[in-house]
Amino acid sequence: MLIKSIPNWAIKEGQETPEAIYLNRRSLIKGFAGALAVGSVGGNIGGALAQAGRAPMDFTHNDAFVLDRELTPEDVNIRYNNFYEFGSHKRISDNAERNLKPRPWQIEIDGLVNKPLTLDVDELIGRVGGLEERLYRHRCVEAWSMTVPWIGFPVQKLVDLVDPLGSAKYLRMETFNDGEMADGIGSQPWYPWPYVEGITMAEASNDLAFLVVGAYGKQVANSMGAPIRLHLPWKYGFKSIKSIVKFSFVEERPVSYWEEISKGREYGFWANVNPEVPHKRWSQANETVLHTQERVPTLLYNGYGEQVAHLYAGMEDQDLFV
Ligand SMILES: Nc1nc2c(c(=O)[nH]1)N[C@H]1C(S)=C(S)[C@@H](COP(=O)(O)O)O[C@H]1N2
Ligand SMILES: [Mo]
Repeated sequence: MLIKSIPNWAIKEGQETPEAIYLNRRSLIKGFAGALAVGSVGGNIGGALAQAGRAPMDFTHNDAFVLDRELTPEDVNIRYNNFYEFGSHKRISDNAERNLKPRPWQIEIDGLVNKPLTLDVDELIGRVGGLEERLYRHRCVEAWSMTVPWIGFPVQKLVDLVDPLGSAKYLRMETFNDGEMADGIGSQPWYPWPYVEGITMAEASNDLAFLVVGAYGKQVANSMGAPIRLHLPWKYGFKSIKSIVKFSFVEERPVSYWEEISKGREYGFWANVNPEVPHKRWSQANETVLHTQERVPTLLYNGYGEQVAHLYAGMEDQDLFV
């Protein structure tokens, strides 16, 4: 994968400055309100496609996770996404709903482990001992944010299933790489598919690190990363990899998708949220709340410092916030 000069994505990302986001969101909100007006007919609010066929899930609500703001409405979250496999813009929802086939879904867990596993997503869900609902905040590096009632389980439960060796230092994750399910893969060959992300074993073991299989009481929508995606609420959103097919326990630090694309210049490995460390092309001091368009101050570690700051003690020489 060679990027010789300023690649396309740089221009695309550059357009995602707050002004562009604001304008996008205005039309989004308008669409949502319009759909609401006819929503009572048949109960389909907005994207009927996006709502179709997702089974309700069994879970217990974990009330340890409280929000300082409203929940983002489901339809807003389902229809405003980053999922480059379906296109490098925010309106991939219908495409993903039509073409991503989240079941059956085989998952491989391999690498430096005593008990490697290959299993179906529903078998994995059956083996982690119950699902919980957590209200989390999400902060995209493009300076917008949302909140979501995720359903899932801590990453640590997956770690426990395979019993990693002491030599495992990182957990590497990979998204599906199937051009039949996602046309953006074939039509954007300059991107380094598959989407890859990685976290340290200490991050994987932190209670906040969450594997998501549902949201809003149901299986998670295709556009949001069905059937299983990561969520790390203290990091920029690109770390939260969607539609995972492979988990590998490895010794070497994985190079993540955006790190590779930007050659480490704009997106690094750690990507912890910090309002005082600007992106190369825009400020990270504030964020636009997705459905209200309110500009609010961004918080260090996206407000989760108490739970995660200790993970980075003594690492001040590294680019923890890029
Ligand atoms: N496989 C994959 N995972 C991905 C992305 C992507 O393009 N492909 N985008 C990331 C980014 S930049 C963000 S902000 C979140 C968006 O999640 P959402 O669409 O559920 O809001 O997914 C992340 N995970
Ligand atoms: Mo993002």
